[in-house]
Amino acid sequence: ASAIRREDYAAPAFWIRTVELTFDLDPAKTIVASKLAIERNPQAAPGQALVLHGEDLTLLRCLADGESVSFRHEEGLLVIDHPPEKDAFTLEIRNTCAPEKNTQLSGLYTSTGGLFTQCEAEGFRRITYFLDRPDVMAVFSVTLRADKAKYPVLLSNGNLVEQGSLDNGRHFAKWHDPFPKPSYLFALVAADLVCREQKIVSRSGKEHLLQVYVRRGDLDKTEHAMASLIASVAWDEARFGLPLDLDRFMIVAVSDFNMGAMENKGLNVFNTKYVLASPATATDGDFAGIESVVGHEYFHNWTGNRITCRDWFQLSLKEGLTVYRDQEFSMDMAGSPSARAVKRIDDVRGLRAVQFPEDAGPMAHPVRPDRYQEINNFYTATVYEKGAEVVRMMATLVGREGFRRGMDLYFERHDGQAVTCDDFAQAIADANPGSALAVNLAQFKHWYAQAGTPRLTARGSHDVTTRRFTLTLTQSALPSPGQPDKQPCVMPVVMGLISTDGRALPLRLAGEEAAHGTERTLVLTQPEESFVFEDIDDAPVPSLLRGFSAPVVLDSGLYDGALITLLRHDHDAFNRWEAGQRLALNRLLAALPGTGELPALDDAYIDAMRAVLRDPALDPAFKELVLTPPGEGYVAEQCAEVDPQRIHRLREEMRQQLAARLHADWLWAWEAHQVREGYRPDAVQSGKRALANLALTMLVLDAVAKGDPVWPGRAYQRVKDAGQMTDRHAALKALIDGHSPLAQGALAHFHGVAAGDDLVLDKWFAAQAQAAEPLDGGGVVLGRVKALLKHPDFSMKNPNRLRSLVGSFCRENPAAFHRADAAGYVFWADRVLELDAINPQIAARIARAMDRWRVLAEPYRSAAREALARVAGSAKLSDDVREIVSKALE
Ligand code: HT7
Ligand code: ZN
Repeated sequence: ASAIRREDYAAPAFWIRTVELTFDLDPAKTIVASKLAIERNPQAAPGQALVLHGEDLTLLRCLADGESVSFRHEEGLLVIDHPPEKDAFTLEIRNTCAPEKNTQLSGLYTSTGGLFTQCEAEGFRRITYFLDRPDVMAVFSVTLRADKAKYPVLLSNGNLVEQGSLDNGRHFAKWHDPFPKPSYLFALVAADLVCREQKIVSRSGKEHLLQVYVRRGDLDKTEHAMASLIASVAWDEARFGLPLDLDRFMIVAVSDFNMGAMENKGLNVFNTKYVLASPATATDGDFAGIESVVGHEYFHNWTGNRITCRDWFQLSLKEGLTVYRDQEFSMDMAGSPSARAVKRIDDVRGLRAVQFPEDAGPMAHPVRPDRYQEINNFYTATVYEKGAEVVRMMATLVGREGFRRGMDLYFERHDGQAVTCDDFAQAIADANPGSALAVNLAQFKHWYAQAGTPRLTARGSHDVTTRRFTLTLTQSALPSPGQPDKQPCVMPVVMGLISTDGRALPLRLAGEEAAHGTERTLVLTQPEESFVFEDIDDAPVPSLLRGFSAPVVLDSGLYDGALITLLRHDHDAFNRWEAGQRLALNRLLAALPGTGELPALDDAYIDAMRAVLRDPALDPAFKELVLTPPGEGYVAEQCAEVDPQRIHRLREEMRQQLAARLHADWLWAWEAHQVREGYRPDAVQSGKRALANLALTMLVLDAVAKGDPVWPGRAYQRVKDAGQMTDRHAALKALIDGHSPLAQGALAHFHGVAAGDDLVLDKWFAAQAQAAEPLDGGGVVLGRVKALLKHPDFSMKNPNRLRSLVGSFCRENPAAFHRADAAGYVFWADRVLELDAINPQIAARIARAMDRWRVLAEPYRSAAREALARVAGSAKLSDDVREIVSKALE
């Protein structure tokens, strides 16, 4: 398929104002009757054909104003060359689709005996013929008819207008959604479900009904999702003045789902992973994931649904903004400043692990892309996470109140419209005249237009006689596909200066009368700028990019001494963590060029790590983050040529040294952080568990190396008797990744405990696919993964299961995947081709495991190219996978 280009956007020739849909639901053959009130767009050129989208449908009837009208089919389109020559007319369509044959999980499909829809981005056209584009917004009325015994629950968007019985054991429900919406926000559910419900009263005194629908037997796992939904409603009202605009708000959980969740108006459909949780089945991370995804989808009700995207190039308008909002929500929910910092560190870790490599690889694209072949490939970390960073920078530049003013203006101007990223940035800037954002708006928008991660270099010089410290900041950016030259960006650099004895120094810039606090935001707009600070007696340590104030790679040029000062004393928790990571990274990178073992870690580094671990003023969750060395993927991104085996070896050796040298401290950490009260997934308890479980991991690692059975035995016992999943799962991983002989028994026990719970089984598969390769005689993980493909609990058709096994192996276990014998790549190619025939969206995600093949060292690079060429050479490839592999090979 040829590329769709942003510059080709044209408003549609017709609008659809209202839609009446009637579904006769049946998994084998569903009949859809659709009545569309169509209006000509007076701004469009006259005489145009009416071109509707339609995919995998059978057309039964097409009438315009009650008369038959001639039409023709083009690939994926229904073309009515001569629609009635009137400003407005009615089109009636009758078609069928086959939900049970729909393995793509886009459109109307079956899952565990129920019928569900997924319409974003282009799934509605797989249900009926329509102008399936986000700028066409219509009021939907929907009638659902189905067998009552098989599908007792019939749901769609908006309000339930009527329901009742029909002949032959069937029943019906009529729904009406008063808000005009694009087709991608349409949803229906017909299934045998039960629901937890709760009435809430909003600030305005209005009553709303909240419902969470799940399969029978899962109701006891919905408490956290409901609590998260209630908290989300309250938060959006308090923080942004945005109330729930519906009488009824529903969440439905489904176990076959391509992504995390979907924000259909009033009827959010969720992957079970982001709804179901009990202490026995879900980890602290799962609970946090539920809170953030429930929040995310709920917040879309305003940022995405009330104001939507003009076209799919503007996807970040809703996704970047909504990720920013869900991140802020989770931070506010976390509570203490330290817990907020932990959340921020987590988010930045995610950005660096996924978005930075994306921005440096063949799929690099701007936050607002310029072209695509398959829009599903552009639900990326760049659009979502980097997009959120762009919004965060705007908020930094205009301040918290300024951002709220900007959001207010955005809703005042655009409520009910389909708009662009430019409209959003303009509203934030217009509400803050004179701000650094407003003054530099055109330049700021390079963040939307340019791909690639900019590099920020900082160098400082101190003059004792003038008592001046000069900080010189330089920005640069490497070329990206189709973008050889880059313009300088507007970068907010939040910073402070620390004396070597740990004081935060007052900051007075040259030309200012007095100091303005100890932290400020420098706004870099030029390729190079110097900032002169007065009254600085001794050379300070600059603490730059606090809270990760811009999504860039920072080269601070700081040596160990300065990094240790920051780790000990920085007032910004993010930069304390960053300093610790840099110390670890420097040691790994220094050892990479050789072939020998990681040299013994120096006392200064070990002492600094011990000081963090033992510091009574620091949060356990923060300690866990500092004491975890940077991931293998992040280390790889620092290398011009990547040897995944060498990176794995050095990082494992670093962990082993930390385990051995801090043995007494790990013992203390384990003892001191046991949670004895009842389970709560809050920041305090989960922080303690995170640190205790890191301690257990280290103790097992060290014990296995020394042949001591005690700690593996304790971990095994934990797998057996832990009262909740966080500790059980951590103990299992400690045994697997610590290469303990007890791991197999623990896995068998864990599988038994899972007792058919799909989400627990997903963890069982993932733990094995992510297993650390042993350093002596690696290469064992692939064999286990291949064997697991044949396990009766495995299915290629369920995206969660597929991600747990194949996704985890190919995308999250570099040392197991990148094998000198190329067997990992052969496995990858086989799975991508096999999966492409079932579910191209998911196949394309797995295909992206090869994105960074060009930076691999030999023999990996040549073998990877060969595997890519094999996939690209397949005659029957979806557009989804073709786009990924052909870009990789370009
Ligand atoms: N807006 C949604 C994005 C989405 C999606 C969700 C489920 C399945 C397929 C999907 N394609 C696109 C999810 C979100 O960002 O909230
Ligand atoms: Zn979203």
